[in-house]
Parts: sequence; C-alpha cells; structure tokens
Amino acid sequence: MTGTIIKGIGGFYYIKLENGEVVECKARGKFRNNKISPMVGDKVKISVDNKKGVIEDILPRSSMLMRPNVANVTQAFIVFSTKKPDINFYWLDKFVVLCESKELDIVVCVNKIDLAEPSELNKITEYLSLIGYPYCLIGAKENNRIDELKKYINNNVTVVCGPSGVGKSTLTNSLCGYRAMETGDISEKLKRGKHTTRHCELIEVEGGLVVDTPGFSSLDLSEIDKDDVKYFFREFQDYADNCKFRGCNHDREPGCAVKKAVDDGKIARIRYESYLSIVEEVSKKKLYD
Ligand SMILES: Nc1nc2c(ncn2[C@@H]2O[C@H](COP(=O)(O)OP(=O)(O)OP(=O)(O)O)[C@@H](O)[C@H]2O)c(=O)[nH]1
Ligand SMILES: [Mg+2]
Ligand SMILES: [Zn+2]
Repeated sequence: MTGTIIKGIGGFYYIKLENGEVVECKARGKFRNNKISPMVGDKVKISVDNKKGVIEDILPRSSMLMRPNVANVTQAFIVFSTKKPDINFYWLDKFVVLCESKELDIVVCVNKIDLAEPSELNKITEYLSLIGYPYCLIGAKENNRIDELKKYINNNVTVVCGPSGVGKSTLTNSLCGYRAMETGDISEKLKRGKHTTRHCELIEVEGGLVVDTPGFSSLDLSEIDKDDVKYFFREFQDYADNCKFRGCNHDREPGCAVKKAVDDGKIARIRYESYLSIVEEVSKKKLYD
C-alpha cells in the first residue's frame, strides 16, 4: 500500500492512504542506518501486519523544505498581515526569493485587512501587482475572502509560511474549517518568547494538503548562490535577455536592460533595491532577521 505521511510524533508516523484511511506506522530500522528518515509529506510504501503498520520504503522526493521538514511541497502561501505586525515589503521579497529557489508556486496572502484603511490596502495591492504573483487580501479570523484563496489549493501540497503572528494558523483553520492548529495572541507570544505553532502536520483542504509552519523570526537564505538571486525576481526575466552582457547581474554593468526598466518605471524601484540588498546579504552568507 502507498500513502502520504501526514504527521510524525514520537517515532510514530501517520500515513494517509489513497482511500482516505489513516494508519499508524513505525519506520523500519534500515532507515536509521541509511541516514534517511521519513518526513512529513513523504510518499511511502507500507505493510500492515497484525494491525501494526511499518514503513517499508520512501518514494523519491520531488522537493524538500528544511524548516519545517516537509517533503514534496509544491506551493507556498506567503502570509503577511497589514498590521500587527506591519507588512514589510523587503521581508516579503526575501520569502519570495526563498520560495522561488525551492521552485514553489507562490500566492501572496495579505491577512488582517480589517485592521487597514482602504488607502493602505491600495498601497499594498499596488506593490503586489508590480511583483506579478497571484495575491489575495483576506481576513482569516472572520473567514473573509477565504474562498478566493481556496481556488489555489487544487491538488497541491501547500506550505503556509510567513513571519510570526501574521495569522498563519488562523488561516489554516479557516481553510480546513476546524481548529486544527493552535492560534495565539501576539503579546502572549512575546511574553512567553515562543511561537504558538511547533509541530508539523499535513491537513486536508478540498483535495489538497496544507502545512502550517512556525513563524519565522529569521530567514536563512545562505543556501542560495548570490549569482542565482537575479533569477528569483520574476519580473526581471522580461528584460534580462536584452542586457548587453550575458550573465549580467544588473548591478554596475553597462547596457543593463533591467536597470533601464527600473529607470523607465516598468520595474518597481523598491523591488530592485530589495534585489541589491538580498544579493549583498547572500554574499556575506550570514543569517538574517
Ligand atoms: N484583526 C485580525 N486579527 C487576526 C486575523 N487573523 C488572525 N488574527 C490574530 O492574530 C494573532 C496571531 O494569529 P496566529 O494564527 O496564531 O498567527 P501565526 O502566524 O500562526 O503565529 P505563529 O504560529 O507564532 O507564527 C491571533 O491573535 C489571531 O486572532 C484577522 O484577520 N484579523
Ligand atoms: Mg501559528
Ligand atoms: Zn542587466
């Protein structure tokens, strides 16, 4: 039988079979020796003997996220809130770069629209339409416009990521329709110095699977090569072919078509500035916040 690991707790794995049934399994000892261990999202072969399930084999992974450890993710909902905490475009760009480097489809979700004035929402949508990814403005707490976002679920494995306190768990709960994840007041979190979300589980939403993640307080882009960052700015690709030099990094090179597009107002200057800053950060190979 084959299925997908939806949860792992204390050495036990919960495998969802194709018929929807969930089986509790242990992993075979050989995995420990091979230095490969089953992770949430893995497609696995299992056997069941005397009602005891065993994971026999892990099928090849199409992708692997490290934080949290989830295999075979295909899409990211990048969540920010309008306020509490305030949206931060530079940080949003960093999340986009990270998700692009993992080749995930991206949908930007701006949560807590109830906290923002219409003029503030306009500023946000202006920015988002310049980046060119699909986006949704939502109110997760009141189930506001969640159906719009559900259209992107399909048969993806979607990771819900973003900074702490923006409402990722609240959103996950509105998507699945029950309280699958703990949510928490942001001031409480700060007091405890902890994130509300710690464990990792795939949750079924309309034919797809969704995984909530702990909020990131820092974002590690150190695995990314500085020369690759330019490919992760999607709107640059329309111009990059016209740069004078092949492999142009759109920095100080003469005849750069990307810089010209910035000057002509076709690419947002703030995106271009994010690009330069991210290249600089990645070059230093440091960890950020
Ligand atoms: N005003 C408003 N508050 C919201 C909305 N969605 C979530 N919240 C609140 O934001 C706070 C944080 O929500 P969580 O869902 O726990 O945030 P999180 O992103 O999962 O946080 P971590 O797990 O720590 O990363 C809670 O107090 C929620 O009630 C919303 O649409 N509007
Ligand atoms: Mg959470
Ligand atoms: Zn260039």
